[in-house]
Amino acid sequence: MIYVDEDDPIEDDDILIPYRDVKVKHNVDPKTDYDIIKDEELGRGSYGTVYLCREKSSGHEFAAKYVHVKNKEERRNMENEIDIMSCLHHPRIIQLYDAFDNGKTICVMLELISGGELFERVIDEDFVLTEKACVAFMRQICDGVGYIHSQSIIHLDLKPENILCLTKTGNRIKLIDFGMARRFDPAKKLKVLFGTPEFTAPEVVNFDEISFYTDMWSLGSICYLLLSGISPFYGDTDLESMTKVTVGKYDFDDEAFNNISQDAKDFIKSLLVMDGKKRLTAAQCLEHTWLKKSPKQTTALSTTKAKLKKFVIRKRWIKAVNTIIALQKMGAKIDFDLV
Ligand code: PIT
Repeated sequence: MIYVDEDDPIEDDDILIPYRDVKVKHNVDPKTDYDIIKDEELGRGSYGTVYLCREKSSGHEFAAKYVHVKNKEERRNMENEIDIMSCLHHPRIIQLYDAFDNGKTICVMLELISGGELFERVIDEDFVLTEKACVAFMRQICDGVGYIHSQSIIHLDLKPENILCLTKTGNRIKLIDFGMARRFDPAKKLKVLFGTPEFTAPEVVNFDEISFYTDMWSLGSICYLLLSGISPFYGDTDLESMTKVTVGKYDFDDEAFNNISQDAKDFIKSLLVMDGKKRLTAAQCLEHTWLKKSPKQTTALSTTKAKLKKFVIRKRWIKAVNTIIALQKMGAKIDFDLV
């Protein structure tokens, strides 16, 4: 049994690579400085595929993300991501180490995070999910998001697959994927039309003004899911999720909430608020009783875990189907052996 270490993480262990200013190297092949281990796929997500790689000079391992930039817009997005990542230095945020641009492909070397997605960890047979463990995770997420916001950046795609565990057994997490992140300019009204509908705030769906509070809605949805195994605005289609988000209705009636404290429900209620300005900020979250006090709740949340398993398995299927569709679009012919 793995009882997650519910203590707060020790800062020193978290900084695996030194913080440094990254200058994009033009027309330099990453293979001159790194061995890319293509059969060691670390992760695959909406951001593309990430491979294990090793710096030749130091022997240090990193995660290499390759992006084929097909047009000006894709190039601009990637440049924005590099620009944003290069000014984020925090133990709860993935670090950018190096960047290469050869005109057609941009390759970024990122800190290696080897523990996998948080929700995959949580559903492991050996992992005992308790409210106390959820507090340990949510504290770190709020810490990371608070830092991003303090640097005037909004993440805009906070969702379970963008929260990774540093190791397979520890309790430390890091936030990834700044592909949709934006710098907040108080002089300009910022509106966007993207994100993952299930975890996106109503102001995004309604194409209203967004701000730091937009990320806080996503944290509310993630927290609801982590504590109950139910995604509050899940829909069979994106349109259905978007409709649910714009209505903004949720409750704590499911039996999964039977063992969940009032403080936890109050925490969620202060984030899943339609009016963005009325949501707690990340800094206020850390001052909320639920995160401030160490909860006594150490009962294993078995109903939550069973539901979370279903959620994760469904996501794996969707990912697999999307991969097949993408491959077919590229001309691949796939035969299925139905056993
Ligand atoms: C790892 C291990 C892993 C996935 C990743 C890194 C992905 C990181 C990433 C970071 C970004 C981004 C997309 C992906 O836009 O399993 O070390 O900033």
